[in-house]
Amino acid sequence: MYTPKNALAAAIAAAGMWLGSTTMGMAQGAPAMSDAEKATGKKIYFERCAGCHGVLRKGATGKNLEPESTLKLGQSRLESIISYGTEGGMVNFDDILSKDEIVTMAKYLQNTPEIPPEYSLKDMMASWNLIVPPEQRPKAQQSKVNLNNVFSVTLRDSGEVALIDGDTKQILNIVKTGYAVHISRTSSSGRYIYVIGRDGLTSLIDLWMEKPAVVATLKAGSDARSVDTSKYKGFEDKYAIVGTYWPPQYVITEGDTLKPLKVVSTRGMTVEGEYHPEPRVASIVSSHIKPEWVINVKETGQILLVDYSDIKNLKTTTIESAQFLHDGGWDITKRYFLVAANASNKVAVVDTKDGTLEALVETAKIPHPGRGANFTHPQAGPVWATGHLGADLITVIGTDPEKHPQQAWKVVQELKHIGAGNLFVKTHPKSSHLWADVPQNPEREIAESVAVYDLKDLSKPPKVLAVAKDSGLPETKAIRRAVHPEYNEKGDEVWISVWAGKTDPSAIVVYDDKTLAVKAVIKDPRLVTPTGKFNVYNTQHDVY
Ligand code: DHE
Repeated sequence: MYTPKNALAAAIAAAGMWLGSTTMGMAQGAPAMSDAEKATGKKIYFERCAGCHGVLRKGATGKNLEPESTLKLGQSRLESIISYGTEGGMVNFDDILSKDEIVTMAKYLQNTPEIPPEYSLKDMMASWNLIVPPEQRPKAQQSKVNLNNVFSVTLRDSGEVALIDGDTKQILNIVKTGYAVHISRTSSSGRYIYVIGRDGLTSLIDLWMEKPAVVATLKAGSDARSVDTSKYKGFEDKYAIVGTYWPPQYVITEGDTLKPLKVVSTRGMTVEGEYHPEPRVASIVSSHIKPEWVINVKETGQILLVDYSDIKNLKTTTIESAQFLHDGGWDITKRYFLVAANASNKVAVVDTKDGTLEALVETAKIPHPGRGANFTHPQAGPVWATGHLGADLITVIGTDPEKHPQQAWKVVQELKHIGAGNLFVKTHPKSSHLWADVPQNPEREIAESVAVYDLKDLSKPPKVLAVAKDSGLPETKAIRRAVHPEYNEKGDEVWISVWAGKTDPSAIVVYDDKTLAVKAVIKDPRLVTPTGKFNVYNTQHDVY
């Protein structure tokens, strides 16, 4: 589990919580709770626990937390696990939650989970807000900004994104988005940015406006992580798709308005043949070679290839892989999609041309690629790399079955990282460097640094850059995690967030990719907890 410790709870927007959930039942032998305690437990569970354990507490990246498991552990053992974490990867919460809150959570977990309400197309329609209809939007770009080099930066704890001009490093605008906002994706044309909040609030930003702003919103569910658009020729900017954790489903919307068109449930059987009531939508990626989305369903381990050329008669190919699917990216040809099955310590490879599972590659513990990194290896040719949450290794996988069949879908090299706890690796076709962060490492010095590998000589140890120190920010009690390397459009700069505590100053450090010298430090009191950064051009074209 890696719910970040320095992310203080923002007030959950009323709309984001499980309004009207089925009343919490009392498991036999479970401690009694007052209504106020139940409300506290529910709020903390949504904010801190559901991402890893699931709302029904069936377990995924985190363990099963249903009463059958938790009653055996009992009140004092649960309090101790919540306070101090476990070697299995559960982090400690004694520095985030008060003693009383820890006692309440231990009680809450022994009671029967609440079932949040379902959420239909009708509910979505009622939430849909078209702020500026397409006909009232600009007919051409109003500003002189180089839109290709704009970065949409997640400001996690303020529920906003900062739109930053990559050329001047100036903030163009800060826009309100969903609670604990997660990722941004761009439309095929690059004009629109789609932002998803953990509360399911999806925001559409129009970059053609003089000051880019939100032109439509849709509440797609009560818990969500992914959004993408239609990128195939003839469907550019036509559709968007939002995947939700709760309810477990996805919705297809109009691309330029977010008007919801069709909702599809992901409930069904796991690859082991068991029914799962909460198979959450993890990553979604849009194909460039077909009118198709690749939808990775976490708990079932099924990968769906959804053909959006006729959404009334939706055709879906269901590909069996492994549990629990999380994040991933394209190989260099954009034919193969590689996705982490993190609980199985595997990467699943899908051939999207043939619509089949190409391979399941064994990796080290808990692969976590982000979108991964593509480069050319001296022996294996084109390869893709992933880091790991649970191991200090970067795994390099061959991706060229035609010219390098011996190495294709095999681990061709393992690079020693500076620690476990990697979340994101990144490179660029014009670069000879591979950047890897380690924000989830418990050691301050490691979590505040990144490693940079020389792709011309992978036998050399990486250079370690002390990003938090380079930012010039004061040292604080909370670790200032260095997270998510992202290239600019040209591929000659790398932007890294210094993700500090909610009330501490944060920054983005911009490095020269060639010399590894600091080029700029973007500081602004409005940059609250910056994490993911999405360069328009690179996100639009899946450059990584
Ligand atoms: Fe993420 C991508 C889920 C916590 C930053 N994260 C993803 C994706 C999923 C996911 C499914 C892939 C989306 C896609 O490609 O369509 N993330 C989850 C969780 O379930 C989890 C573990 C726990 C939770 O409660 O949310 C979680 N994620 C985090 C964080 O704490 C991070 C580090 C900081 C933050 O801002 O929330 C974080 N996740 C990111 C980023 C990406 C991401 C920056 C996109 C990476 C990219 O380069 O595309």
